[in-house]
Amino acid sequence: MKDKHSKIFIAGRNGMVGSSIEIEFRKRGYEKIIGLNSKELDLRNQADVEDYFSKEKPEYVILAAAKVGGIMANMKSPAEFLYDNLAIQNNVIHCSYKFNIKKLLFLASSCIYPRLSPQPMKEEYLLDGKVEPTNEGYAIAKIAGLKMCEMYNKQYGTNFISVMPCNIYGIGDNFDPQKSHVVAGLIRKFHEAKIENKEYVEVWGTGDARRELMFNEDLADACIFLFESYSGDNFFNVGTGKDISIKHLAYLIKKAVGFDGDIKFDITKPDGMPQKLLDVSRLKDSGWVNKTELEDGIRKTYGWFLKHHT
Ligand code: GFB
Repeated sequence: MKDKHSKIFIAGRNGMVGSSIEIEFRKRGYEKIIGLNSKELDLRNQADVEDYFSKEKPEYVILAAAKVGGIMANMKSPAEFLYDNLAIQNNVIHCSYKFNIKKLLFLASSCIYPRLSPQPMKEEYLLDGKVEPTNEGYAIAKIAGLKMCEMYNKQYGTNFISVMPCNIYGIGDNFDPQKSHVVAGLIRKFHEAKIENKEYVEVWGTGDARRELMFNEDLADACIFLFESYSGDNFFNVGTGKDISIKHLAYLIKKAVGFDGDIKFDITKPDGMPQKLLDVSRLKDSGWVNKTELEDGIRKTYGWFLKHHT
């Protein structure tokens, strides 16, 4: 896709990932970006989605809309994570086929891989074992989305590609303490503890779980790189190639926020998958490299939090 006047529908345009993809598209000169928020268009409603495609006639689709949340949100509402995501994907992917979309990019997640997968996780390990139970609903939905893209390409000759991002954080993240992912959740906890002069911050789990964390602007850059350069049936892991323990991450965030107290680990809370590190050779070999170091990304995200949440 090289025509900068092409009409691109970003489903999930207002979310952390969708909004960073829109910014990156605009930086590259793409002008016709469309998309509505979830109150204006409920992507779970098939008739509404068909109506939107028929009226707007997009040429390209980025499917970044999803019900997302951290480990606790996933455990609390597994049915919603399964249903909402299946419904959104079914509607957007099927309409993209029905309305002859030239290309679609689907964003899945690294939680599709088996809980005890060998690390780093290669694309071919998909479906080699059981997924992590704390996010089973979300993972099953994302596997279905990925397979839908693959099978629509096979049966209908569509051009649908998929990416598997590692854990994403960054500008526009959700900082709700119960629903957020770890980086946003800890930024908020450490910030509030600093303001309230608390003695310690409670970090969930043992601190031994390991995660690969990527800044949302880098994910957006990788998505557009693949959208512009790749067509075919491979899907791509998207990550930094490095992981970190939650304990180490908590110390980095404590330092970035400037909190002087202690850290306590609440081992009554779950760790989730013991390690989630992607093998990103396929992406690297096609010429893409990650830019933002974790410390810089945390600093930028904390800066954004201070502006928007205090
Ligand atoms: O980011 P997170 O919720 O995602 O948690 P998952 C990562 C790790 O950080 C877990 C620990 O071991 C948590 O127990 N952690 C420590 C915390 N303190 C906190 C905190 O204050 N908030 C949060 N959220 N975690 C999600 C999946 O799993 O990752 C989704 O549930 C999705 O389906 C997403 O795949 C990327 O990596 O454990």
